[in-house]
Amino acid sequence: MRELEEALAAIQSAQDLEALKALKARYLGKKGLITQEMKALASLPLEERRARGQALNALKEALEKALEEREKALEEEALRRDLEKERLDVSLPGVGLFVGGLHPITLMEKALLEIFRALGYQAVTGPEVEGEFFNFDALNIPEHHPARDMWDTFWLEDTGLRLKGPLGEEVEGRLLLRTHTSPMQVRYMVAHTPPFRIVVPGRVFRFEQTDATHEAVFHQLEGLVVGEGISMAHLKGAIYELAQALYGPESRVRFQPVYFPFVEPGAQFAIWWPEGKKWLELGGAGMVHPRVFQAVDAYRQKLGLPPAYQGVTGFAFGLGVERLAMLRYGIPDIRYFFGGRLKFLEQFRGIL
Ligand code: FA5
Repeated sequence: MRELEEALAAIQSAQDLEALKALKARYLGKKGLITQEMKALASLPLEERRARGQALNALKEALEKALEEREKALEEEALRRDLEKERLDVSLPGVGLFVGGLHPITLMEKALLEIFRALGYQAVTGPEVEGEFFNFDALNIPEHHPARDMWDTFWLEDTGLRLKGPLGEEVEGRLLLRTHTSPMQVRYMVAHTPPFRIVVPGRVFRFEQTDATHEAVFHQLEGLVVGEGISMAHLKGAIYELAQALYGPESRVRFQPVYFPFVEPGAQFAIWWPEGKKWLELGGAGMVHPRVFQAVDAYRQKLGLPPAYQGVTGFAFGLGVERLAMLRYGIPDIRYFFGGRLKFLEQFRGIL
């Protein structure tokens, strides 16, 4: 059976599936050796034919088995090679994809807006370049009133800017960078009629010496609720809900009398931070001063609108956003927020 040994050796050493296919054709194909031999059986005498036939069949079976085994082996080999080629080394340093994230002030603002949205407040925004009337006069802070000293102001000169009022009308007077978000109280009230609940997030500007807790550019969140029978109790309730939402059931609120020209009575408020075991002074608040309502109705009249603020009351509050964000993210110095350092900002990558 030299033929068999030769054939088996050839099959064993076939290097790929192509070669194996050729061998299969050569031995078992229509014109293959075995087939030829089978055909040739007919011309043999009966005795020989039987013996040769059996031998050929055994040979055929052996070849088929060998071919099948080699085929399997070659396929496994190919798969192993493929896997080897595609092996992933998870210990190699990755190729960093740049992932952005929201600024910590934006994150804090979002969290606050979410809390107030759940309480039925609508969020509105106003211009950063503001008119003297909205930032001061309408808020009961007349030109020579000492209260204006409370807000060291960046005045704008010769900008060529034309300021638009609450209904798109042109506004006369000096321009400034708003020193607080309170001018949006006036703008919103002129354009709407009560009842309503709004919050106003936004950037404000003060001509101030900066230190670890004071910036010249910072953010406030203003709140304003106006309607029939709105009282100081509602204000306390709103701030209480804020405290609960921020710091949980152990948090409390504290109000202390303070003077702001546009509220009466006025207060500064703090909320208890259970984790740090201290009061956080958040901002100012109070009942909307009747003179603010009067200024709003007078402005409405100028625009041809009927008065809308007689017989209603309201409360307002304004809080600093940076302070809360510093606490939330463990930021020791307010100047990090807008210092423009990537090392600081990159810590908020991927946080949305
Ligand atoms: C006001 O700006 C009032 N408009 C708040 C108000 C609204 C009172 C409605 C009554 C009714 P005040 O100047 O205190 O108030 O500022 C409010 C908060 O802004 C402060 O409590 C503080 O958290 C923050 N803030 C003030 N100045 C700075 C500053 N330079 N840097 C960072 N945060 C500041």
